[in-house]
Amino acid sequence: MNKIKNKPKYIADHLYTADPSAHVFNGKLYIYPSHDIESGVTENDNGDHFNMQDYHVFSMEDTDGEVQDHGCVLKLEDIPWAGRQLWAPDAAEKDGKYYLYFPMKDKNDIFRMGVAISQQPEGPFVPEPTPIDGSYSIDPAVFQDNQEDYYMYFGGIWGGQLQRYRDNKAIEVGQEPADHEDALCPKVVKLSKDMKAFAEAPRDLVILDENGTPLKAGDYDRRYFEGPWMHKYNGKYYFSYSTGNTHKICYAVSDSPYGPFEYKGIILTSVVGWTTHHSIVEFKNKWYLFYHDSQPSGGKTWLRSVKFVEIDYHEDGTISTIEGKD
Ligand code: FUB
Repeated sequence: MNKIKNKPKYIADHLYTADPSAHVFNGKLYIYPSHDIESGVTENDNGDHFNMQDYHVFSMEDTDGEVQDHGCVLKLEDIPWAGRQLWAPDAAEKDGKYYLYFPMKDKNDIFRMGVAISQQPEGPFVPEPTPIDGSYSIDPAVFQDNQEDYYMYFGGIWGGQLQRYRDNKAIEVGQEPADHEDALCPKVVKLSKDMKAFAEAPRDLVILDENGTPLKAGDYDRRYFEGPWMHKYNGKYYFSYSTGNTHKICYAVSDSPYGPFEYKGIILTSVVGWTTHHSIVEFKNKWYLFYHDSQPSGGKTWLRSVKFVEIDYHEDGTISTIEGKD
């Protein structure tokens, strides 16, 4: 385990936050998290207890300074196709407009991805009337490559419904593959020029082990579960993600945003709470890991709090491991 450079810092204590997507816009650090609430729904493997109703946006001028809560920027009741559960969002900027991408169950209880638009990074965001055509599952993470290419990474198994699809089509009986079969892959798709649609069919993002073999479904310590993130470091693409029921944030590296990616190791060991979800961002020449845990709520799975810590790269491009319970 590597010694952490500084103590992790929570971003808010006046409300519960989770699933942070951090970005630098106009020289400021913005955080787009889920907004956890006590809704009284009983905990289950489907994640029904994550019954979130709206999003807040946070920002900071400096990591040592104040964190500003910009208030409610989008509500479930304002989204025409809403069923329930506003889960982990992400945001992107293009040509001075800001796009908030979010997963939500539609009126048939199927997760789809929506997009809402604002003229400023702190919102408020106006939702498009329908979900993104061809979208499914959860946890959109949008990555800008070079000047004009934007890719969405997405997918989550169990409550995130990814096991209900093969080749982008819903299947009759959605199950995970058997342990000896290849693991389900997260998806990657290029976004259209107007940022409101998929420009192609989503592709599998394959994660290979050290022998060049795709990770197996039974490789619970390394296979993809949910919570994707993409960043670039020294010209390489770093895909990081949660292993879900083994509670780790891992990463894999590639020369292409589409992969294949080679598994490299663990960024964050298990935190207090069942879920783990993160983002990685460079701000003022330092790299930060944003993540959440359930320490402030006394371990309640559905009441999480976002925190962040500086991370380090070794000379060979590997990332130091952070102890989640620090
Ligand atoms: O916040 C609801 C879900 O929990 C997210 O979509 C997952 O990534 C997990 O953090």
